[in-house]
Amino acid sequence: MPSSASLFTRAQQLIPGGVNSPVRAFRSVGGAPFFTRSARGATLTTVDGRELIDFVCTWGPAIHGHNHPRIRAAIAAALEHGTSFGTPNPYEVEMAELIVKFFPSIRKVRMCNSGTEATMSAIRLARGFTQRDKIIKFAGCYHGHSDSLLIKAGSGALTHGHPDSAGIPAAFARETVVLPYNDPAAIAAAFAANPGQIACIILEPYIGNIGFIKPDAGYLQYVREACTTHGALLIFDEVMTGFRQARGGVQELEKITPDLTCLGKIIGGGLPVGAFGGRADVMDYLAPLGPVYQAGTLSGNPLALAAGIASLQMLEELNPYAKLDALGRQVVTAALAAATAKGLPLQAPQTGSMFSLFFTPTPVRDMPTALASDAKLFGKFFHACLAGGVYLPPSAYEAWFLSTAHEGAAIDRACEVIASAIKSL
Ligand code: KE4
Repeated sequence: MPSSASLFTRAQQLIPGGVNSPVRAFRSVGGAPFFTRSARGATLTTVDGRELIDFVCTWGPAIHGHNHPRIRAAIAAALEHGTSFGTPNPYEVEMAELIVKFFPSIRKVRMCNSGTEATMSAIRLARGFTQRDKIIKFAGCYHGHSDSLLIKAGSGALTHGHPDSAGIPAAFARETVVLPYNDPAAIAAAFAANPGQIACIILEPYIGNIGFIKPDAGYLQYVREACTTHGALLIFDEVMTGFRQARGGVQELEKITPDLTCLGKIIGGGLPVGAFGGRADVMDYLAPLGPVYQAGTLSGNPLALAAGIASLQMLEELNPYAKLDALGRQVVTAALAAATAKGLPLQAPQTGSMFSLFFTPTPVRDMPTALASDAKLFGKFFHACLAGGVYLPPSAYEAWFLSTAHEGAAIDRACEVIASAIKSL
């Protein structure tokens, strides 16, 4: 098996930056990425034979750990019948029924192939339904890489210093109003300045793409009421938090009813899947019923949905959220204790199996306070953990994830490595 170094040399000849998604390139933490040979449970095995405890979990989908036998078996069973039909298939009905069961706000749902497609389609649907052009998003929130949303975006865009990507026409950018997160007055001002023009507000109800950031108490309720008052649709981007924070996502925890919800990651069980859904009167604006077009060759793919259905069925049976929250608390408690002993300022926001560490004395509640954290020190911390056999997201502006497979030896070992990495800074 070629080494990571030789694979990366070859990859860089043929693939921009040697990666198929920028955040994987290690450019903000320094060094060169490893290549993964296999994954199982809480562990990645690199082509160089290293075993790493994984806190990226393929950016969210692997909530049951990697390569779970039940998901593998579901894919194998579906494979017996073929890989793609291009016609309706039974898996699509089963997946829709599972999503609607756990998300009361979703009365109808359309499957697609990524979170980007889900949010891009939801925006188009909101514009078509309201016949308004402008949208509101929040600085640092990342909703995938469609033109209307790659403006003051988080995740890899922020990591690589391009929150406003090149290649987006000014005419497009003008239709996207970007506001500071956790600032109700900014929302009121935006609606006042754009009366009758705002089609929707889209937000990550718990942010995972500037690192993990939660809304101030009452903020989500404020956003909901502002949308209702001004005739704009509320879109919850739960691509990351759907089935991650609870089976019904953040909207279950916070008891907020959005008009549309975007999903992805976990609902694909590790294969490419996205979905968007919500009010039936809005969803029925979609072709073939209504005037808003949206489509996809592999949307509803039987293998991908078989994997996602198995993943959701396990969540339905296990309801592992208290366990996942205890594991998340174990990690942040160990990190905070080490930082206190070292006299190092550290913020460690955590809910359930999403959390992140910010090297800053200031509580992080939006993009500016996240950017005020010490990203350089995070890079040193990242490599100290990697040397100890623990793989963190290679960016100071990403949420960490863990799975049910982390319980026991993996989490205990990881906490030791994270604590000693902090003490080594
Ligand atoms: P995808 O198109 O990458 O499937 O989903 C886009 C997306 C939409 N909404 C939210 C809240 C998301 O977090 C994402 C994608 N998340 C990033 C991780 N922060 C994907 C990792 C990557 O870009 O490689």
